[in-house]
Amino acid sequence: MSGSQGRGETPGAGRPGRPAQRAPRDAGGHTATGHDVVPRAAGGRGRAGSGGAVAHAARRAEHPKPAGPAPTAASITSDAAGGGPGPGPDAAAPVGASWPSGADWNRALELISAADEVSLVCHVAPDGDALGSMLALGQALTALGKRCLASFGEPFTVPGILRFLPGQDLLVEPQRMPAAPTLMIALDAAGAARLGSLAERAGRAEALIVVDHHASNTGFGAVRLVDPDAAATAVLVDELIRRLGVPLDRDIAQGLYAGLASDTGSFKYPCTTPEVHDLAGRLLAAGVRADAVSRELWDRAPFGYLQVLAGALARARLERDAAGGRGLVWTTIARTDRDARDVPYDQLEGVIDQLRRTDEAEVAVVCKENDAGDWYVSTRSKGAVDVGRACVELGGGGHDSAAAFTASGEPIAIIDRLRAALRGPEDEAPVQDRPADPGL
Ligand SMILES: [Mn+2]
Repeated sequence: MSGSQGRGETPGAGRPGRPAQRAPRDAGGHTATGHDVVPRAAGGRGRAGSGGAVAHAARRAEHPKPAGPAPTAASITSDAAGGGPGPGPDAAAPVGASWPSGADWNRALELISAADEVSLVCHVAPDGDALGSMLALGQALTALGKRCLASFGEPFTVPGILRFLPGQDLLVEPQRMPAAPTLMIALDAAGAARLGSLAERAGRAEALIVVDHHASNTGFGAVRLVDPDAAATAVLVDELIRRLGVPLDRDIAQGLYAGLASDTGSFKYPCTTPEVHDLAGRLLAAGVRADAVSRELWDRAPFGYLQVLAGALARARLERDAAGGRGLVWTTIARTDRDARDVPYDQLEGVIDQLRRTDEAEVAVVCKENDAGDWYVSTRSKGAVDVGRACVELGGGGHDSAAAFTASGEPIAIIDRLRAALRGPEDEAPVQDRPADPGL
């Protein structure tokens, strides 16, 4: 097994340059509970395709496989912790963002009601939002009488922390998915490449609905339910399920809650809006146990993990001058470190959360060697440094406060490249000018 992505690194709302205010929403589209997922009137599609999108999309091209000799061959990434507030009125439209219109929702509903069988896919190395959203939707569609198959590209292994999610009976190996699906729905994938080996089938699908919240979404899919302001894909799936008229039962709610909790970093990231808590409240009312989900997602690990963590913390280096003088803390976990304790790669997601506590460092980084021998580099910032930009520069992606890239070579050299990438022009502003931490 290799490569589960870092929890909470899933790109959330607006990437670079987003201002601190949400854009005003257009009238209408509010759900019974007050959250809306319908687009702003004036923004929407018109802006989505505007200038520079192609170049930007290319720059943020997703997840090339770590290939051959390229030193920073990158994959990526479900990265970016939540999101923060979405783009304000003057913000450039994020790449591929389209803010679904009422017509988009209706088209999706038409396609779904016409289909007897629906193929669901999510991004490779699924996180809580990808798998939780997919299984929640799968169970809702099953309740409507649809035949439903769900999968993700190899490695086809459900990360240990997500095995508690209901609905796993819908999962089939990727090669067992229909070769040319009538209707496919892709969840939490910013681009077709993020579907791994299932990208081809997505290309052959008669109809492809894309449900996503990555600002970096490339614009694939015939019907696009993509809202970069949404804290998680689960928010959009909740809206879709509501529009399908399926009541939230406990099992469906569990998947949505896992998605919401994952992409908001357990309701700690800046994307934790009133709407997020409103949805969380409805999910709890449907029977989700917050304590049980949290324990599964974050608060359990085999004893060996403590020893691997201890080693990682003991190796941590603090560089106060890095990241424009704001400080960098980093560590590494080699395959041999965890093999010695029999700890699988996907148990390591919490390590970054320990490092990012460091008061003296704005940026925290964990280099984790996966089973293929590549280094998956998780990065976090507290808001003053755009680690997403740096990771994009290194072939990865993500959000400004959480991002990642994959590289080969020695960690020390990888950190050298990252340190250089973190010294961008925007980091030269005096520290006093940094925006207040919105979370405090
Ligand atoms: Mn997500």
